[in-house]
Amino acid sequence: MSLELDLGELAADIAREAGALARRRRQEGVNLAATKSTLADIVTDADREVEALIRARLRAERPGDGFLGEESGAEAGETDVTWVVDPIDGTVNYAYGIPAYNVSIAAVRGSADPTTWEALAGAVFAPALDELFTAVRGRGAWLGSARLAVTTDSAAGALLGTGFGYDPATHDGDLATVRRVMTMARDLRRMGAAALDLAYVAAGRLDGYFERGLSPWDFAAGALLVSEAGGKFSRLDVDSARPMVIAGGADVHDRLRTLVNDMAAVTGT
Ligand code: LIP
Repeated sequence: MSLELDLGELAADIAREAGALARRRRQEGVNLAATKSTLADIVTDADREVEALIRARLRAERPGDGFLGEESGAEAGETDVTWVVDPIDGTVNYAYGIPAYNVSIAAVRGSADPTTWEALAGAVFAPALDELFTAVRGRGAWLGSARLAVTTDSAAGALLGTGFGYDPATHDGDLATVRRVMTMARDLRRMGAAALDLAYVAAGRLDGYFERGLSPWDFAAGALLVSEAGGKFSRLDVDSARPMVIAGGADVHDRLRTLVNDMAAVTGT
C-alpha cells in the first residue's frame, strides 16, 4: 500500500479512538485545566489527555515522525513525515456541551510549516455527531464511504462560515471583514470549530469559509479535505500575526479572496 494510504488509515483509526475518549470525558464532565492567550482561550484536561493518547499511538506506529500539537508543542522527527494535531478543535463548544467539536489529525511531508509542507493525509472526526471526514492526497475526500465535493453554484448568495479570535481587541476588524463579505453571502454560520468548517466546505454544507488567526493544527487536515473535494484553500497575510484562511469552490474562494484583499488595501487591516 502507498505511504499516503497508510498514513490516511492511521490518521482515521487514531482519530476515532481519540474522539471516543473525548466523548467519554465530555459525558463524565469537563474540567478546565488552564487558560492560554486570554481568559476565553481555554484548555481542558481532556484536550491534554486526548493529545497524549494521539502522541503515544503515533510514537508506537510511526517512531521517528515529527509532531506538532496544540497542547504539547512541536517535536522534530527523523523521517520526512510530520503529524499536525488538534486534539479537540472547538474547545469552547466542547466545554459548553455543544456537539460541534472534533479531533483533527493531519500527516504532512516536511516540517510543520504550512507555507512549505505537502499535506499527505488527514482525518477530522466529530465524535458527538459520529462523522469521520478523511482525505488522502490524490485520492479524494470522504465522509465515511461517501465521496465529497464542494459546491459550484451560489447564485442565491454563498452560505459562508467564519470565526472570531479569543482576543476581543480583534473583533472589530473581524466584524469589518464580515460586513465586507456579506455582499456575496446569503447567510453566515459560526460553527466554532475551524476543522469542521473546512470539512463542511468539502462536504458542500458550506459554500465557503474565511477566518483570521487560525493555527496550523486548526486547518492542516481540513485544508486537504477541501482540495481533495475539488475546492481551493489559501492563506493571506501569512507573515502577519493573524493570517487569513480562505476556502471554497473556485468561484466562491476567488470572490472571497478579492473582497478580503480589497479591504486590506482600503483599511490596511
Ligand atoms: C478554535 C477554532 C475556531 C476559532 C477559535 C479557535 P480551538 O480552535 O476551531 O474556528 O474561531 O478561535 O481557534 O481553540 O478550539 O482548537
